[in-house]
Amino acid sequence: MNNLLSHRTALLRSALVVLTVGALAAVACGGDDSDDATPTEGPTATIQITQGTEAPQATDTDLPSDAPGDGDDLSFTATSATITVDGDTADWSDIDGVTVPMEQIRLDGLDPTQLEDMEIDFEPLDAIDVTLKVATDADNVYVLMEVPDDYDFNPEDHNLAASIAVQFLIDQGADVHMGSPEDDLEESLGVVDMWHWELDCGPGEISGGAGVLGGDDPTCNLDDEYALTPEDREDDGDGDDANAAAENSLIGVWEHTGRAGGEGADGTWIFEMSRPLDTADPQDAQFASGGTMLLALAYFDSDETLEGWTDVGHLTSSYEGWIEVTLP
Ligand SMILES: [Ca+2]
Ligand SMILES: [Ca+2]
Ligand SMILES: [Ca+2]
Ligand SMILES: [Ca+2]
Repeated sequence: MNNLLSHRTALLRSALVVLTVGALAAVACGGDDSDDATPTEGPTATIQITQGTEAPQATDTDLPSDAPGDGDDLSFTATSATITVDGDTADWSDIDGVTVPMEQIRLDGLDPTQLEDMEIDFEPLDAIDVTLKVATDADNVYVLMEVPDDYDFNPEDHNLAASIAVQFLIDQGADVHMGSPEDDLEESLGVVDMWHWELDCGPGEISGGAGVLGGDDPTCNLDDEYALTPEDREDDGDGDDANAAAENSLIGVWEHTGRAGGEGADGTWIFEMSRPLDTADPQDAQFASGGTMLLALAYFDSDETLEGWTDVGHLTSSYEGWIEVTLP
């Protein structure tokens, strides 16, 4: 990462937004690498990851059917398929997904005393509907996120391009707001897995990959992370808790359907990603045939301000609770 303090600050903000959404927060990461971010002293998390302990996986019976964030609002079954991660959605054309409503953080759900310590300064964005698809084969999970928004990309400044995060439940009970309940972002209810992608490489290029040893992808910025709270997020194997089992072969390729039209062209962002089903990494969610995946999304729009997206201003799926995906 370029700057630990600003990275963590951005994470906090992102987490905050995600938290509110109820994306990435997983989604919610992002914004953390901006050079102009003001370092913020975040609250100290008290929950630590137990190394070498297999995280419990959520199943249909783990959560009461009427519990908030149990994924009842959005659920679907993934498809058995082998996908080529190349930014081309042709191999998804016969695969059903789900429409995910995404909106910005709702400030009225947050603890006002915690807000005083955070920079909650963002420009309003309209809510959008994002298409999410998931496929698996014997070895890998594939995730496709299609976002209706105009094309913007600047290889010198990733705040002037789109950014996303995908968040997965690791610990049963972890809240969809990056592990924390919406009304107390300093409390962790468990660990979540985060894929956090800021676009430092161009369309069609593979971001992430097997050479990413510590979760942080210094070249293309598709990072494999984990979080306990919005402000307590780290790269796998490079955080406060050393993780010798870190596995970070997550890859992604992005494209935009209107790219030929240049900056501002209408169209759809394509974020195509893949990772092994089972990474044996305690800072990742683990998946298996017949199991259930719980995830959430975040999207950062470069048109939010003249300087691009802000950490807190991203759109999140978190108000839908965890999105529940049954794996074939
Ligand atoms: Ca493809
Ligand atoms: Ca990992
Ligand atoms: Ca991870
Ligand atoms: Ca835009």
